[in-house]
Amino acid sequence: MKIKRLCASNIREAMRKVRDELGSEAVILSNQRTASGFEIVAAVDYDEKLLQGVQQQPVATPETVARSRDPAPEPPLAGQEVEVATAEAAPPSAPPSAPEPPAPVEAARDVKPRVVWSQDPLLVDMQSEIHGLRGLLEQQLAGLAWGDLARGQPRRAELLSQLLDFGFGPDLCLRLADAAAGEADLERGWRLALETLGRGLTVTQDDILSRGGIAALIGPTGVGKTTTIAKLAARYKLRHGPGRVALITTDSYRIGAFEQIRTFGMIMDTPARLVSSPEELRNAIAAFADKSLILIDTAGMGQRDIRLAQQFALFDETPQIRSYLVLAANAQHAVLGESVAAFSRTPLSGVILTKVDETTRLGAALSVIHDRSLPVAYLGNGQRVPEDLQVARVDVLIRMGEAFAGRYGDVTASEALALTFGRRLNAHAAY
Ligand SMILES: Nc1nc2c(ncn2[C@@H]2O[C@H](COP(=O)(O)OP(=O)(O)OP(=O)(O)O)[C@@H](O)[C@H]2O)c(=O)[nH]1
Ligand SMILES: [Mg+2]
Repeated sequence: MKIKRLCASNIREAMRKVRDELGSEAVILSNQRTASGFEIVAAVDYDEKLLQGVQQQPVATPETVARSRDPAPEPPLAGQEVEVATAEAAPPSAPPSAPEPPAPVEAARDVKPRVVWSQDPLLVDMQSEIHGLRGLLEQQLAGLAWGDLARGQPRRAELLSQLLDFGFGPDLCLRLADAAAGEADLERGWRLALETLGRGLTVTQDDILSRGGIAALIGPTGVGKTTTIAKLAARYKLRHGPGRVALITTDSYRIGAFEQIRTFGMIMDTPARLVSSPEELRNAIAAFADKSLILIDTAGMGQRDIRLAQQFALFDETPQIRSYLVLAANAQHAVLGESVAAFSRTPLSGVILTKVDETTRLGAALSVIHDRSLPVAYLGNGQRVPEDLQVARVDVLIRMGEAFAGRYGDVTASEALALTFGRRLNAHAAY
């Protein structure tokens, strides 16, 4: 780590010097006004290890920052560009502060240099104060914007509140309310908003059970992929007769995963295979050539799991596989959005929404599906195999969502509405 003190007549020039002499990776450790202008202490090759053990006493050397000698730094002037170090640094030659009782000389020699400088506390205070004030101001402005809306357009405000109770994301609420903007009657406005939603939703028309083929269920952990595979296999057998469906699992990661699918297979008198490479997958598909439906179960993976790429690679060479993303309807809006983003790296033929029976709102799932234009294939509404599976229909989805909003809906507090929509209304007004 190299620490350097640079002086200049103003802070911009001092910053330029830092960049010229230490490069753009330099970390500013301190800045202060001096009699002749500004002084900046900066470091490069920042060593995190030196940050352990914050020093008790500053040490004065020509290359270090001897804060004890200097007067307290003045606050930076308005408009100045001040880069603040994000952590503490140590001078290369700083000896350790004396411990109690004093350490033996040999031991002291082994001790790493201690940190002698910390982030300027004045700047940290100012930053957090500005941050707090900004938040407060935004909150006030959001409150004003929402108040204006509630006074000037009470029906729009009420519609937004109802749409939020449905569980839709705030941006979709605003778009749906816009679609109903011309409608003076609240009930008709509500219908118009839901009709607009319905036009943006699509379904796959029971394609797995009616078309057959090869369908893989992918998605996060524990969303109900294996259970849905069992439901689909059992339904297919009921509809098309025995001996026409086969199961494959790519879940070689989890102990017991194959056992789970094999047990389902045995109960339904359906063959099951475990594959762990593209070649094994091709072989398994070839071995099941006499089947009209092959269902592929996959290992549940978090949306940030690095094994996701491996899973996608497994399907890359077999384009006839149709992938369906399984999402739990009771997950949060942000989690659902992240899952869709992660799993749609492979082309998706549709979405299967599970745990509909466990959710209190359908809006979050519908928002994500609507915004990503993903067709919904089936709904899982319970643990029973094969009973708790429903073919998705747009009118059913909307009716279910309405029923949840009516059953669990509580009037969202005005502050929460202001915070949710106020900022967006302000941002909208700024354009
Ligand atoms: N309430 C409810 N529970 C469900 C539904 N679908 C699945 N489950 C339950 O959710 C749990 C997990 O189901 P699995 O089918 O093992 O989930 P998975 O996605 O295969 O899990 P991993 O393979 O571990 O990623 C089990 O207890 C299922 O019974 C559903 O629609 N509603
Ligand atoms: Mg599973």
